[in-house]
Amino acid sequence: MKKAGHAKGYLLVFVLLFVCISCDQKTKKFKPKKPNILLLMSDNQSADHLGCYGDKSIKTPHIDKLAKKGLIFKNAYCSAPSCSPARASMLTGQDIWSLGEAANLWSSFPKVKVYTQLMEASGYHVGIEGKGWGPGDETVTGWEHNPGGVRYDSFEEFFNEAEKGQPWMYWYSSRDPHRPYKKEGWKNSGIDLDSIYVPPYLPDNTDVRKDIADYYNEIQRFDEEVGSYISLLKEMGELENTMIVVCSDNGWQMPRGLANLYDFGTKIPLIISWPEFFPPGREINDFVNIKDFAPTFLELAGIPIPKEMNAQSFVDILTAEKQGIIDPQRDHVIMARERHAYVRKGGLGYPGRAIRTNDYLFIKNYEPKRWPAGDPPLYGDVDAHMLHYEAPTKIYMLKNKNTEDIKPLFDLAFSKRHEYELYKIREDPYQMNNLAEDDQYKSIVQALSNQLNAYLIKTNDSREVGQVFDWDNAPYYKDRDKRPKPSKKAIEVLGLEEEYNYLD
Ligand SMILES: [Ca+2]
Repeated sequence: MKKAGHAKGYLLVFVLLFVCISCDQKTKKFKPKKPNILLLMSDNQSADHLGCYGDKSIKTPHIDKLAKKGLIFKNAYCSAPSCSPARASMLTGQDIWSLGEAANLWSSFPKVKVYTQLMEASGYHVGIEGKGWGPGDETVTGWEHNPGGVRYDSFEEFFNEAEKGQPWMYWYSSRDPHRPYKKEGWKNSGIDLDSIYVPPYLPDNTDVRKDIADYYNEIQRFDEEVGSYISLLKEMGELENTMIVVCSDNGWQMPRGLANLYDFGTKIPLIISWPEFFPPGREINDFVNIKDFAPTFLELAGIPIPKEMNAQSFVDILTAEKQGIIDPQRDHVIMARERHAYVRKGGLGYPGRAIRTNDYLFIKNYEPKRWPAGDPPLYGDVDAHMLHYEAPTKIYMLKNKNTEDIKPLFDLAFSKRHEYELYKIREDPYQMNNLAEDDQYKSIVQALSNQLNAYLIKTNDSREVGQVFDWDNAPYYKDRDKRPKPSKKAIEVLGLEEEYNYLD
């Protein structure tokens, strides 16, 4: 009996030891050394357009390889389908309606906490290269530099300024694949026009395929840059302690893409790799929002998350062992838009709020009498007034808007919309069939509307509570856009005036 007691005792000690070792390993995973963070962001790239997201015609070997060594997020969204607000939300960890003017494009930036400054204050070396937050003017509110950090010409220049062993955060903010695309860039890209997938909300013809291929070519250029950053980190001996994030800020610059609350404007690629601490090779289906970057970076850096950052850290997803759904609570995102470009008389925007779940997209348009893509005949939220020589897809759709084939697509992209829109994702992944008026979906509309409104009210969105912040009259810090001049090609093909005036 005594012997058996001893044996039990040994067993207990052994089990306890084993549990403690496991705890240690777990603790190590949850509390790593402050990581370096390299954020590599493309501009106006929809989620699907990478090899690792299933695109068969684009070649993105560097990003695909990184995805194998990391996590690939299948439900990552921006908080607004527009450069400046999406980036402001990322930096502040807040919804765009909490950021005053910064909910608009070409805005100012509020004097609120951003993760970059908090990281700098805690000892990080912080810098940006390329676009950063914008377009806009941060100086009007007293910012001395871009809220994304001090600007550098190259990573080497930035890195040389870091002290030995100092953790760093660097945001390389590419301008690819923002329009204008390199003229006929597709010709040397190795992209086969016939293999391109043209989504059903766009016409399928050679002009559109070339336009998409030119866009793909820019993504391939971004992929090369991602490859060169990874090589550089390796050379510098920094790769092991660096978390690499590859993403975009919002969707592509195509009709129903950028400046729209459909997936093609809001769903972004997101790949995160740090193999030592984040179990690699996983596909994640949890819904994450670009605003969640702020608390995530802060938590990894061991910095307290300010109360006003209501976004949710996803460190638990990064460090988990499983794939698929990690946190069942992350089953939706809420997104918004106010004014994108200055494309309606008097500077009016097109306000909307949306909730995207696994099964549905529900959109609330607050001003359905306005033109969703901007006033005719320019519809300037798409392809920036056709100022550039190239807007072939849009020009084709406007030119053929009265034909039997194109009219339905033209209406989806440019004509006025209902106050409510509901799309059933599984049956209608391209979100072309609005079910909001269908009696069969009344209860779904009601439930999603209630869920959306409850969040907007809780977060004090002025579209739902009290007086609406005057986004329509907020300054737009680029005067030239208020009198757009279409390209020669657009004037010739569509018979447009030489100049328009949106000021009055
Ligand atoms: Ca953008």
